[in-house]
Amino acid sequence: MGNLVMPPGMIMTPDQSMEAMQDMAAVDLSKVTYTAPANARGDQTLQPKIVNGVKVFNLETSLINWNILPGVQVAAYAVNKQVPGPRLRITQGDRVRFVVKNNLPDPTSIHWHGLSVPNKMDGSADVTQKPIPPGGSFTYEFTVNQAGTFFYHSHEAVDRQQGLGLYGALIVDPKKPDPTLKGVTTRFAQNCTLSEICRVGR
Ligand SMILES: [Cu+2]
Repeated sequence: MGNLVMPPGMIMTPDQSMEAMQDMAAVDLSKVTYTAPANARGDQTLQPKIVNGVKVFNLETSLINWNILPGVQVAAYAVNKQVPGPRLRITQGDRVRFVVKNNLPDPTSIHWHGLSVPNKMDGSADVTQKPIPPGGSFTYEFTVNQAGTFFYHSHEAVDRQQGLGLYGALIVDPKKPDPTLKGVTTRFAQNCTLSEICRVGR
């Protein structure tokens, strides 16, 4: 498969598909476009631009070098140059627009996990949309009717792309806050790196 290299120890069987092989292939390090500074952190809240009452979030996928431990970098698939991708925080009832630019070397798509959205906005590559090609973009727009803690993630070569970092938190505050939760603050997993190495809080 091109110049992709199998990780050491990976064993293929004759009946495995080319797609499965690509899913397990190592990242092509020659395609890395950015190296995150040592103090970079994922899950940073992204402020939307308000355009005619619509909350517009610009998301860009790319292949970066990301720190998982002091002095240890791995190649990662990032959204807005961070892993996890930026935290998207909206309010129930919001009209939102997610403009996704794909700067990865592979096709991708973004799925809004748990949200009920119009079918063509669901982000399932080759099911509800064509995958976004490298260099391409796709605009998702819908009204968010639910409230709760959701997440977004790649829905193209999911096992590979999500494992490489293409996911982030999507938090929808209720339109009417629950009075019984007054004074309760929620702490989300912070400082997450690849492989679920997370510390809670800062
Ligand atoms: Cu999902």
